[in-house]
Amino acid sequence: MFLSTNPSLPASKSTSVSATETRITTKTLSARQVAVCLYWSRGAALVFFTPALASCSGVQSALDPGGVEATQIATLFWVMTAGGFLIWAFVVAVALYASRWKSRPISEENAGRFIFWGGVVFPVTVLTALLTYALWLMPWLRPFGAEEGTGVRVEIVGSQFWWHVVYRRPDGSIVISANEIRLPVGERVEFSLESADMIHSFWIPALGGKMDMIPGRTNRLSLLATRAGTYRGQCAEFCGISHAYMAFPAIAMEPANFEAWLDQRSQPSHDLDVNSGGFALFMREGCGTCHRVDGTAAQGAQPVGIAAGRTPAGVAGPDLSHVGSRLTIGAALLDNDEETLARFIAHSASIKPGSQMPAYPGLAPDELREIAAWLKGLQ
Ligand code: HEC
Ligand SMILES: [Cu+2]
Repeated sequence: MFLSTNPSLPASKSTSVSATETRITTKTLSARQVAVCLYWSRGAALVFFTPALASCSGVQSALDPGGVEATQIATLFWVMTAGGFLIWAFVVAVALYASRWKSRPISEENAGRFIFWGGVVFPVTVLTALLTYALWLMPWLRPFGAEEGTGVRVEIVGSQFWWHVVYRRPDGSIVISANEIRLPVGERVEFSLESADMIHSFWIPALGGKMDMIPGRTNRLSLLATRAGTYRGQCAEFCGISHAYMAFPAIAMEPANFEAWLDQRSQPSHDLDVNSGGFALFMREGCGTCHRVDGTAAQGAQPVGIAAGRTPAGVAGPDLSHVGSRLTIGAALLDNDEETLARFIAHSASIKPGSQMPAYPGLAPDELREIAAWLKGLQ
């Protein structure tokens, strides 16, 4: 449409193709056609940029990075976006130029040259540069090797639809938790990721890329948080009906606070009261067969950590030793207070369809309240 192989034809005539010879002639776009063109490309740009910009900030945004790996990914994104935008602007400019201003036919030689430089050399150069940059970035996003085994180690087992979390400290001791991940700012953390059932995917967009959790296989991910704060992680692989409800808060803390937090978590809750009616109900209802509460007879049916466990059946239920101090319950589904705890215990099946947590709709309201109060007290 924009190139002419026949200089003899007047430029302003519309396309004409005769039966005997195929001619492509230059056609001037009307102002209206140009406006329509611009309108649609502007529409495409809006469709593309609006969600991108809307997700720029927030606790679960890859474009609001709080760690080294996420920063590199965000930079890669902006470089690609800027590159794409420049090329788009260039192509639109050439199209406008050809249609509005330069309406004379150009020679076959020039057309060939234009196609060679604009259609071959230019894309090959740009794509090679972007590919080289992306490939160069890859080892930085998987920083294993020399530093291996030096950082804090966290083992995570994904289950429908929650996260079993074990911190392995340098002295060999462990701290068990669930549905919430803490990490020290400025220190590399190595995650070992496994699954008890489906394929899940571990993703904290503000801290780094995602990594699959596959049954029978241990995948690793290394993250370095640079900014303290509370971020949000999300399972990124469809793993069943409540997959979207499989999330967790990820809290990056100053190293000293993190160590103090681990010290506190390595002991039973200091508020633990095993003589309370709430605990009696907890045991009577059999909650302790699936849930561990450190310092009590409730030990759950859980292997401890990936190394000790490796059972395909995985872990029966989240560790509740300090559940009262978690920010959320139900894997970031509900705020954590006595009311939501009671509601979750009574109606887990409807609040979180497909969940492995049996609902207890038969518990009397005051019994529910008593259990919830006891759990909330496990700070
Ligand atoms: C058959 C095993 C099983 C039994 C028995 C069981 N639970 Fe659970 N519970 C689970 C599982 C699995 C989850 C995770 C559900 C999810 O988020 O998908 C869970 C989640 C929870 C949570 C939310 C924890 C968190 O970190 O989000 C609480 C609180 C809880 N259960 C309390 C109880 C109480 C109280 C009882 C007894 C009345 C009980 N559970 C009985 C398996 C069990
Ligand atoms: Cu999942």
